[in-house]
Amino acid sequence: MYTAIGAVKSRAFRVLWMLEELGLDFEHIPAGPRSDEARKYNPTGKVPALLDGDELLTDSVAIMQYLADKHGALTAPAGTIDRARQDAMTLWLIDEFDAILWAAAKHSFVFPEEMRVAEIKPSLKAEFARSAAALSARIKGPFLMGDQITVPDLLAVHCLNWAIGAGFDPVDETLGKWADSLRKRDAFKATRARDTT
Ligand SMILES: N[C@@H](CCC(=O)N[C@@H](CS)C(=O)NCC(=O)O)C(=O)O
Repeated sequence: MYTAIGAVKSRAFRVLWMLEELGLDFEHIPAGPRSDEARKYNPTGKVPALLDGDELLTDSVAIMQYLADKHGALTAPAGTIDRARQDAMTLWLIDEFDAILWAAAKHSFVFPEEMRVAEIKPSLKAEFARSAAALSARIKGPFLMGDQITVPDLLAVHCLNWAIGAGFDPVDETLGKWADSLRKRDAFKATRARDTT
């Protein structure tokens, strides 16, 4: 039995969406980042975390990839060229999307006020726009890696949603339409519906 820990409006969205895509039974504890509830499971207070039985796993991408590997879906098999390319895409998204959004969040509300540097935000927005254009130019099929949905699709769409919420500039039509096609998936809608805030 799986228990996913983390509010829908956090990187836990990625894990919840993966669980829904895989059609797995799970419990959801919508603990906020740094909350006492989150610290009960992960002492750092970071979300998401996943309990697989008694085993606690952390980090959204590690958890998504674990579930995909374990259940043999939404991923190329480990040790294949396709998987190396898929992992390269996942890690590129972490560098070029997630890290930029996280830096913007840190300088907006995560850091204590005295550590926030508002002047960094225009450069982060410009860098994100450049990365979004690069991703848009790579889209060839219905999914990032071709005909099959894989881990980086979920990661990219979550980051694009996060960018909208953070007030970043809209992405181009190609990328916007591509993201919309993934937002129409039942598993995405079921994940969104969990958010009652
Ligand atoms: N790389 C980690 C980052 C997790 C993370 O920083 N989560 C945020 C919420 S989206 C959090 O818990 N922040 C609280 C903190 O950093 O203290 C992941 O993808 O799971």
